Amino acid sequence: MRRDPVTAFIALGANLGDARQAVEDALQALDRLPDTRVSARSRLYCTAPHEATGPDFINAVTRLSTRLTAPQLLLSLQALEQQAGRERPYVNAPRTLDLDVLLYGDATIDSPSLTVPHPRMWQRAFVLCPLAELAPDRVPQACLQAVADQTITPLTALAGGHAP
Ligand code: PH2
Ligand code: MG
Ligand code: MG
Repeated sequence: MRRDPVTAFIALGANLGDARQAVEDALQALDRLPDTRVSARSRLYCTAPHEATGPDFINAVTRLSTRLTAPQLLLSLQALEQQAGRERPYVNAPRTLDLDVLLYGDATIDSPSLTVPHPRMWQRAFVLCPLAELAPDRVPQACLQAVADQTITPLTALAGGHAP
């Protein structure tokens, strides 16, 4: 029997090469995954490296509707990172593409390869700000306030905003 679709949220980040293009390409590639579609995407953000070194990042979050299991989704994300030329010389090294599962439905997952909700997402403005655009109910106000000192700049205006 076919599984019901699950709503998952994925964080995208890059700070090597043409990072903006890499994130845009990844959004298209996610939409082409089997049994998966991108149902919403946040704006792109330029963000200062957080507990990392190197150039500023381009970050975004996307909402997927997917029939893939969480392990299948993780493998698909890792394959897309590989295709984008991801190398891992050391922890939090600059990267051509990073794709992280933030939320998978309401699931709590604690396996050797995958922890969901993402264990560090609550401390990261580059995750919480774009996620709050798509799912404000999943981002406690107190968490947003706790990361307010982190440097993060949206690259485009919010749709529906007022003209100056
Ligand atoms: N990713 C990290 C560590 N630090 N900082 C920013 N600004 N953006 C990221 O995507 C990021 C980070 C580990 O994956
Ligand atoms: Mg990451
Ligand atoms: Mg990652």
